[in-house]
Amino acid sequence: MKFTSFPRLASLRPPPILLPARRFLALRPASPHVARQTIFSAPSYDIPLTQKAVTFDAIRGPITIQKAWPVTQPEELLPGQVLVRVVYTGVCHTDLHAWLGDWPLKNKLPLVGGHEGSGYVAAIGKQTNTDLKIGDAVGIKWLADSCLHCEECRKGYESSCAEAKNSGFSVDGSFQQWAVSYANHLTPLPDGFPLEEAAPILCAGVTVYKALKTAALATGEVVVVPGAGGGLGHLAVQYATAMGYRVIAIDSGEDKRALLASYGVEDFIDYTQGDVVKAVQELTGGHGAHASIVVASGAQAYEQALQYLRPHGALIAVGMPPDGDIKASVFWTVVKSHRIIGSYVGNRQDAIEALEIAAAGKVHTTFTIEDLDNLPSVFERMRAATLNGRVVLDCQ
Ligand code: 8ID
Ligand code: ZN
Repeated sequence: MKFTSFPRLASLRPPPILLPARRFLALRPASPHVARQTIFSAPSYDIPLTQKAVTFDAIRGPITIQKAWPVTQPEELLPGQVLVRVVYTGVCHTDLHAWLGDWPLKNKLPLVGGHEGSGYVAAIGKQTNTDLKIGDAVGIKWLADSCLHCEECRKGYESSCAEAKNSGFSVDGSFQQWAVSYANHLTPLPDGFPLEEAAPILCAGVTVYKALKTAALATGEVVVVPGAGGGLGHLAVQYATAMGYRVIAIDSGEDKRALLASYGVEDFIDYTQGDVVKAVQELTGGHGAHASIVVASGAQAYEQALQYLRPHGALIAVGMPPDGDIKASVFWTVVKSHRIIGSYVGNRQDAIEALEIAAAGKVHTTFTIEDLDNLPSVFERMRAATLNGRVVLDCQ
């Protein structure tokens, strides 16, 4: 295992960036898929009767590329609903968990998955009270809708609303060209922010940004990110750096190490190569870390985190492996005053803040763009943990 001692905080931070969209292009895996946007903001859209969509009818069943999936027409939209012309969509590990049936929750079937959609408002249901206009750039996130009136919603815990609807799970999501979403929870995108860069922020970005806020750390404190080379992780290390924390990244392989180094993260532990707990202890002078934002989709990372946290350290549970348990000793939890906290996406304000930080150039999504038809292949590579950063699908 190779790791280095902490560089000074200033050297962990990437230099100020004026053209965020292109800076890391050369570091992305070679791909012919450069963003070629052909659909733009317009005062009206020709809405077809059918579209391309990716669906499945059964858990672990065939994934079908539908060529003539019905498009909800403007007059069919209910009050509060919005038709979005999806241009790009990220692929989150949650989409894979849904197809695999990994969780003790049932999704709708047949399902159009996807919950990192970016595109334009194409139609708005009658009697919808909203500032949105046709042609506005918007994002579809995991939380498609919530009541906004219950105690959870009033407190800003919108994702915990008993009436919450989830994109690509309980309602159809963004693996299609024309998606029905909800005016109250669509996220307006910052002016001029590239849609392909925005897509991964709408789940991965907002989730890790909220998880870091939940950890409530002070500047310079040490945050560990197990799963750092994946979709959530590569953004987590950057938000953490932008928030002034020291980052230790955990994942596997030289490609992920190189990707993380491109963000100035030099403390990388390959979890397949040795004793992770010992490595974190060594990198923190034997004291342990102030927080671990566990975004790994495997369960082992949780057990390790509890062992390398220092007293009053926070384990923020984000990654949701199937049948994962957090096995914490009551004695050590009490004596070390550990905080073990679940963090579930973020609210509307978190989404706006996460996007603003990215649009300001402080966080960069690293992604390859592939065709919407490639979803089954993306799932295979995600299962094999060979993806670096995110894959963004082109829905044009
Ligand atoms: O609101 C939430 N809590 C939320 C939101 C979005 C996603 C939770 N998630 C969950 C997903 O459902 C999934 O379980 O976060 C997890 C990670 O999602 P992702 O970032 O979209 O997955 P990915 O791109 O496949 O990255 C996972 C990374 O974890 C590494 C892999 O190598 C990969 O880079 N990894 C694994 I698997 N085991 C690891 C370990 N023990 C590990 N890294 C370090 N230690
Ligand atoms: Zn997600």
